[in-house]
Amino acid sequence: MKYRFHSGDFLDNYYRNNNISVDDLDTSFFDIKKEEALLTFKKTFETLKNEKFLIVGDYDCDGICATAIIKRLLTHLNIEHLFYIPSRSKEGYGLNDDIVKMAKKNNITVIFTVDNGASAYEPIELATSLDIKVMVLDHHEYVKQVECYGFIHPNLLSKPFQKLSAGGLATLFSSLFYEDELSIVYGGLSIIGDVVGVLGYNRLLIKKMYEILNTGRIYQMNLLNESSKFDAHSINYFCIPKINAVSRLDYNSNLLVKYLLGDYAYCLKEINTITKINNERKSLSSKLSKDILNNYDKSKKINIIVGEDYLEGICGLIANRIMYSTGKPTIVFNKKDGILKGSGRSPEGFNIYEYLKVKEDLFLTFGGHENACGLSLNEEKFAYLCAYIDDCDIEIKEVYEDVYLIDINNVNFDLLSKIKKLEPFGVDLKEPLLAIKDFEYQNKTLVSNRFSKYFINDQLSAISFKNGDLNKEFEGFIGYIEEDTYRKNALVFTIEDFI
Ligand SMILES: [Mn+2]
Repeated sequence: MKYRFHSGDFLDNYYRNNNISVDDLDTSFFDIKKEEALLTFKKTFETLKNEKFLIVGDYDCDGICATAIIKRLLTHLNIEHLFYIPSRSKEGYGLNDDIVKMAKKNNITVIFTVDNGASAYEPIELATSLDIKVMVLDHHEYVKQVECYGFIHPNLLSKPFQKLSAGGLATLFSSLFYEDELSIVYGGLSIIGDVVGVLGYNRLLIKKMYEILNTGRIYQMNLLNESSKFDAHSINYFCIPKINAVSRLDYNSNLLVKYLLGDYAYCLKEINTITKINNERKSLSSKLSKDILNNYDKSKKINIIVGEDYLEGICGLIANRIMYSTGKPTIVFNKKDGILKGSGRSPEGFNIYEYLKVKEDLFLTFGGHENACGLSLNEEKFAYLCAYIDDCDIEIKEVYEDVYLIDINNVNFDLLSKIKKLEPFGVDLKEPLLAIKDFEYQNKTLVSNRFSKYFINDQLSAISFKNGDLNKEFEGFIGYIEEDTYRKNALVFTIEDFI
């Protein structure tokens, strides 16, 4: 990792590097009343009170949260409804003709799509021809706005709302009708799950989510969490992976909507199933990744791995692990019935989406963004893909990480509170990496036989969980600070790297 050091005022540098101003972090004022598109969508929706709805969602965390939020709203408004989440392996993403036909059979008169629908041109046309009105609430990109009864998308809203996930948009919509804690929590969760960023209205929802979660009132989330508090770590490592595991292993995601809205007794029972599925997901993906790493073609510029017993839902997880272990862009496919379906991941500094988009006509499906993509192709086309990869040079650009050099005398609670005020962090607002140097430590010791710990002064110690070599020479540390849970009024510097 290469670093770009910044000395001088920490906050000035941080704002500049993140391209933001203090105002961008202000969550005290958002004017929903000026969002014309949202109000129009509401008006249309209000004409449908006596209809029979089918909510059609998606199987990832965002789609499940969005489904739960809209289901809760329809229940609150006493509107008759059913919901449906398609199966990842059998149906794939989004509204399809079979769902529309099933809806017709069940006398559904309104299909309300969440986290999908923005490019479901044909199924929506079919629905309309069967006299079913379609309401679309989605945040996926589209080429041309779909013709349907009602349409709401972050693109139609003003800037603070443009990075909303589908769940966040669903929460915004439901807030026009009532204040609901559970909807706020699931809106915030969906934003983190979909990695859409932490600025604008997203920031408000995430902050409110943590406030509510840390009261301990939301048992659905308490049961998913394995930590005593809710923070970015517990949400990202415990809660979201469990929700996503269900569809990854091809279990029925409808279970999760019921869980998120279930009573305590139901949740207490179902959490065991969810945890078991997640454990299965963990062991399967780590076993497959290990097998691959023990036996793969190291000469390739891009790792391409094809298996026949990888579940589609975990190809992305495996690709991620292989990418991190090898430092190379990685594509992992599962082959079934002559079709390869898979996921690509790339390290920062290489855009795998752009790289593969050039060959888009080889693929049956293709989508994604800079460092992650999903694709499928016919077996016969695979050789062409390999030839393209073999023939073309790839260059992974050097990525510099911003590091804020802090005078050792300024590493104190005042600095910590400045950093805390910047939270929550995410893709568009990185947690500031700090550096300290030009200091002398009083003492050093090996903790648990494997971690180097340095006592700098009464208020500050530093620990490396990556290096247990006490003889290592260095000029300073790069890392993060937090409150010391063992010493009163003291801070700990977690060392990520040595200078
Ligand atoms: Mn989404």
